[in-house]
Amino acid sequence: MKRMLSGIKPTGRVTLGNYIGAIKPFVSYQDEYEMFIFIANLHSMTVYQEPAELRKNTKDLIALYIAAGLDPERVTLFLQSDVLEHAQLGWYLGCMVSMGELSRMTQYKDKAAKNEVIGAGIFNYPSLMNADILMYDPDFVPVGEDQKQHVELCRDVAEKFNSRYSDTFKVPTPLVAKVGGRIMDLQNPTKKMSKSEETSKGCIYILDDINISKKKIKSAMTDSDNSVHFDKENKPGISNLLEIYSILTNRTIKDIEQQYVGKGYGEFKGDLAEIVGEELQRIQDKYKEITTGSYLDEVLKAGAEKARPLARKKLAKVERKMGITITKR
Ligand code: ATP
Ligand code: LTN
Repeated sequence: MKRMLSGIKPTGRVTLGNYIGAIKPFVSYQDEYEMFIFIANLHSMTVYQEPAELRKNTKDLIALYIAAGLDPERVTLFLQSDVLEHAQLGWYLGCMVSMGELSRMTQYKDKAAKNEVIGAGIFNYPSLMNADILMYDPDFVPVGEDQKQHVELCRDVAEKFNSRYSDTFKVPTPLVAKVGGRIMDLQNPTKKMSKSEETSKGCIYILDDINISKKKIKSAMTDSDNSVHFDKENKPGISNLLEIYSILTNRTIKDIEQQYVGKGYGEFKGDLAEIVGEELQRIQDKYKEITTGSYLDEVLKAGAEKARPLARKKLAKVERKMGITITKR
């Protein structure tokens, strides 16, 4: 069985973009792959997190993974901070990447361009991500479009390590869905739907009031020609809604376009609002069921216990090869 690994930061309320671009694909992969899914809480520290909020977001994210359909019996679900080896491997890998390479990362460049004071963590972030990935030798790393560049850097670092010291890491392949890899803001469809945006009008949150979410779909920004067809460049708003529709119904965009020939945006948006509402309802019901009692703590404990031995073994191998270890352990 091929292996897959991915993580999400607990930095805010989980959005429909996270769900469509990441969580829903994870669920569909679990039958076919051995999956490692974690909560990237060390990564979330790159920007200040109010502690109580961070705890709440972390719990919500674990619960949402499961509510969305991930099965903790089959998937290794864990907290990044529970496996201490990630930070240590991150340090070594950070020593193998150049300032130039890190400076070219779009996520860093975007944040740096904002002219605010930014922490060094944002700059070093890819090295920790490289450690998260290389620790477990996954074949594939499913991510949204915005993370592809980081996985490509990870490949370069793995190759560099392997050629400098001998074969140690599997070189992973990023997996970005053709549809749904970049869900856009509903009010500004040329911008990614993002949980760290100040205004939430264009962003749907999975645990939000369902009627509010439906209203957001109905009032999504679209063009004025009233014809439902996919054209990302000239009709970004309607194309974004078509992607959401397609993913949530498992239907092709062509098929959906055909259904709406001669029908206007009102009907299309009304139907989509219902589809989104039903999906959110299903997830929220399950979320309520699993957030009582100690179930989530048990899942995380079991996940960390499965991940830790692999991480220890990999780190020991790395340290042996690099010459850090001087005695046989
Ligand atoms: P921010 O919005 O603050 O940049 P984020 O949501 O991108 O945060 P993560 O929580 O780490 O950051 O993202 C988790 C996963 O969701 C990643 O694989 C990311 O690529 C994916 N993702 C995030 N936003 C979208 C989006 N709008 N469309 C599709 N996938 C997305
Ligand atoms: N950088 C990712 C979160 C993340 C991740 C990872 C994803 C941290 N480590 C390892 C895949 C594999 C993000 O911001 N979405």
